[in-house]
Amino acid sequence: MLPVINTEAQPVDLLIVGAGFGGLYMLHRARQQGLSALVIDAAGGVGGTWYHNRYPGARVDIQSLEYSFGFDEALQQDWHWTERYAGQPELLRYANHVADRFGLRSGILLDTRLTGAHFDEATQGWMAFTADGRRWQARFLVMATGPLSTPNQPDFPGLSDFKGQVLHTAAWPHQPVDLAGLRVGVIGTGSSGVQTITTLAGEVAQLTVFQRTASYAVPAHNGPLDAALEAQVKADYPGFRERNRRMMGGFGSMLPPNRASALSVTPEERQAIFEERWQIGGFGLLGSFSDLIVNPVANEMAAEFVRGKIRSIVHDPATAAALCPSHPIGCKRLCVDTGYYASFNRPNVRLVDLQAAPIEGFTATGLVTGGEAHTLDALVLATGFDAMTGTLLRLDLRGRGGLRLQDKWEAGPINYLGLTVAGFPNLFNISGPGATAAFTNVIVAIEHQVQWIADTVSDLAARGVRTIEATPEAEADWVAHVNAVAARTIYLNCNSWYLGANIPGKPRMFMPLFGFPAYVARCAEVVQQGYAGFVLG
Ligand code: NA7
Repeated sequence: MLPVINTEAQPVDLLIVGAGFGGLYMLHRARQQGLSALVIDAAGGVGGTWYHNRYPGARVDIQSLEYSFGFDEALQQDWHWTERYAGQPELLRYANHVADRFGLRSGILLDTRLTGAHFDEATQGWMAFTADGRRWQARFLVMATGPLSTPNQPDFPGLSDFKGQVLHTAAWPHQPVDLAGLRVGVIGTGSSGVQTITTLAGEVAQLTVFQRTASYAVPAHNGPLDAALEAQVKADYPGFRERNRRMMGGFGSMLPPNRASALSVTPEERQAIFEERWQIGGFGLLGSFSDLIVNPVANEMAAEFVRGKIRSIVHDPATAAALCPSHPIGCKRLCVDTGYYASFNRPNVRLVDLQAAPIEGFTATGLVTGGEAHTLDALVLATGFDAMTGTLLRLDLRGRGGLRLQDKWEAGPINYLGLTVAGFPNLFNISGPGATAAFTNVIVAIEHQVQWIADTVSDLAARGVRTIEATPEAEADWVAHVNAVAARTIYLNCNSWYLGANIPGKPRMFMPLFGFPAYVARCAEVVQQGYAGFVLG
């Protein structure tokens, strides 16, 4: 079917792709500033990540009092989280509440899949195309498609031979999946795998965990939200948000202050500080000393502390040894668990180390590793995402002169400020490569970027400027900066999705920026300097 021009609507100021937290707030903020905006999303509901990731055990790994919008005092006062770390159903209810509360649904078109968008020289704006054959004109295109939205489906030769159910954590069915009483396999032990393994262990007859790389997991100590803590936070929520914005990752201001160096204290003191953080739970362990992510010696001390915990929790020494990671802690995203390691003490749970016994093939009834056949009724792929670029590169995005994003990013996702790409005027990317979202409480990161985009669009309109476009020089400097920051850390010392290393053939380039407050300062400075690094047209 030929696309037809959408003549019903005037061109909008902002076409926003994605109805997750980024898209929802972008729409709200745009409207507040008198801009016209439309959100489209291929999904049947709002919520983005929390719409799709409905696997058993799916849960946020930053405390909900922190992982929530801070832009509206009445919203943060009215909303009550039932647990310290909200589960997926509650997070989805929250996203829906935000959509209803701020009247956003009238600006959201669901079940509408973007296939591509081309920059149009004649209008100095964007023409976007959706799978239903419609076209949409917009001055600005905002990609709120999320950094982790295209599931990684590894090309396992022979997988189609398996006749049991195959599920992916990031594309979980919407109808209930009953795995009770079945023999279930899980491939993947990142954050999604850790959560679903822990939950399925108590539900299925037999659980076989196929691990390629062991993960560090710290306890969440999840439970009902403490009423006193909630009252304390709500007594000064704006102040709490402000303190969090000054933290490296946009959260964690409630934690005790960190120490300078793990090497500056005695082994006993170090152990006691790690233990204190372990008891508090969550990512705070990595912040107990300032040098854990920059000094490999300090990092190894924290890593060995967690390995000690694994050995003390897991009864079988061989299983414990296989569960102990060897890469630096934090180099791959730290997992936050609720009894993950203890799951391996259950008689119905077994760990298969794929490094010792790689996957050899699939049969109608299961899979074979290292010469051993594993009989399964269902297989869960917890294999993660084609992170940060996967969604954008599957679209037909074309900038000036028909430049394809696939060509522009052939060697890696070069960008400026993590927000823009030279050759793609008036296109903004939320939580993309070059920005801090992956290392930040993502809602805090989203709020900052959305405000920057909305303010920039309003400001340009007031100045009579039609286009904003990064310069190639600014872009090159920015990518060099992101990589220089990473080079001062342990983040280059393992194969993570931050580097694109989880996808065969993907260009290896460190994509996220570490350090939220410095990023915020830089974005503000760019504006103060008259949009340094941009050409205004
Ligand atoms: P992750 O963290 O990318 O984890 C994916 C897991 O799947 C990880 O253990 C991978 O092992 C494993 N994997 C991927 N491909 C394969 C193949 N081909 N064979 C065996 N094992 C494989 O994704 P998650 O969904 O858990 O979490 C993503 C983010 O969501 C997380 O970082 C948080 O930000 C929230 P590997 O480590 O690559 O050896």
